[in-house]
Amino acid sequence: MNELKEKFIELFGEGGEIRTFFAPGRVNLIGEHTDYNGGHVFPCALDVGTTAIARKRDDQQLRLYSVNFPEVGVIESSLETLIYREEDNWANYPKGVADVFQKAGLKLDDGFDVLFYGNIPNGAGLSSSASIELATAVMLNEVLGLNVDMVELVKFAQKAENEFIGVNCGIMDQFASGMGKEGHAILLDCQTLQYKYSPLQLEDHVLVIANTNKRRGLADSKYNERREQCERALAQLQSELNIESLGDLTVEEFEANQHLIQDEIDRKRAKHAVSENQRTLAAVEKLNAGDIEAFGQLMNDSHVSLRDDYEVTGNELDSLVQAAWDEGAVGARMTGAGFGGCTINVVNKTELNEFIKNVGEKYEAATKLKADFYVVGIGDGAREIGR
Ligand code: NG1
Ligand code: MG
Repeated sequence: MNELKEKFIELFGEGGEIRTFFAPGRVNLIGEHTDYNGGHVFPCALDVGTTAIARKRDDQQLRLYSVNFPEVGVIESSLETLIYREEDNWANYPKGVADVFQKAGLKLDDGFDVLFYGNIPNGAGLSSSASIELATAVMLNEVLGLNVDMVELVKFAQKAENEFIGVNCGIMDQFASGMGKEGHAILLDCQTLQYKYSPLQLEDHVLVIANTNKRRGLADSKYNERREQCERALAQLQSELNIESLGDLTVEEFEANQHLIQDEIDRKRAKHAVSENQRTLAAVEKLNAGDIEAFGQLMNDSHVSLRDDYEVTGNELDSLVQAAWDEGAVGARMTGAGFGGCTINVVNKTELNEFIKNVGEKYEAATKLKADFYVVGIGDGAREIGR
């Protein structure tokens, strides 16, 4: 922290009040590709994320610097002309959030100097982008005393991602980063935004994230394609059913009406969205009842559905999950958008070292890639951490 402050002063000079904010990344335990289908998700906030050190300026300039991308340097823009620019790289996220505040009628009277530092592995599907957005949103809200509540800040962040960055994502990542709670996961209904915290009582188990280290190359285009397939399936179901989203259907209702969906692929995509939503609700019930084995089994089923019906896994994710199953994980599945990135595993504490060693070896034999493993710490959502 001191090093970050020194760097801030080196870049932006001494004086004024310097405040520090933090927003976490997230990992989703179950409920994948359900957020934009009006279903449920069950993510938790991590204890890693983005730190933002900030000070108000007396002009209208935003000066942004990331310790993670020193080659980009300080990005400067006026609050009056916030536009997306490819070459601004990561800085488009804070710019986008500032833009959404202003478009919501919250005039930002002062500019800012901000230094960002992130300790989430990049491009792994652990929402480093949502954590930059939420760190920015909380910073603007606190320093300017705007009194916007956290759920509203979460919506601003999603809007920045949708409209400024141009990624048509659901609300899960931003919600988890903003609303996370230490030691808990959040069951979120993405249609109504009703939510409930579940204590993660894993007893003698730990959550382990495994990174395939396969970058998610096609993730964005395939993501949009999946959204379109689900929208088409929904529209065809709506010709006879009075539903708002795929999340409104039970598996039984879906099966009785799936003939309305003309395309076989669209039908498989919708089947995943519906079954995944139901699995998520069942999994949270099992977890709350202390049945970790049943929770793990539903995680496994989730992976199979993402592999076979939604088709967003690929050789790396499948190999890493298969190795985890073979090595006795209580539950293992891909997490996030897919096509690479990370898996999430429930592992017996006493078997942890063995698990990491053996799964790592099997994965490397299958893919020639080395996996990284992190034991999950579940932290709080976005907040001020010092001044
Ligand atoms: P990640 O893994 O952060 O790309 C994406 C979406 C989520 C959600 C998941 C799938 C973005 C920024 N986020 O997550 O909203 O739809 O996929 O469950 O695209
Ligand atoms: Mg992302």
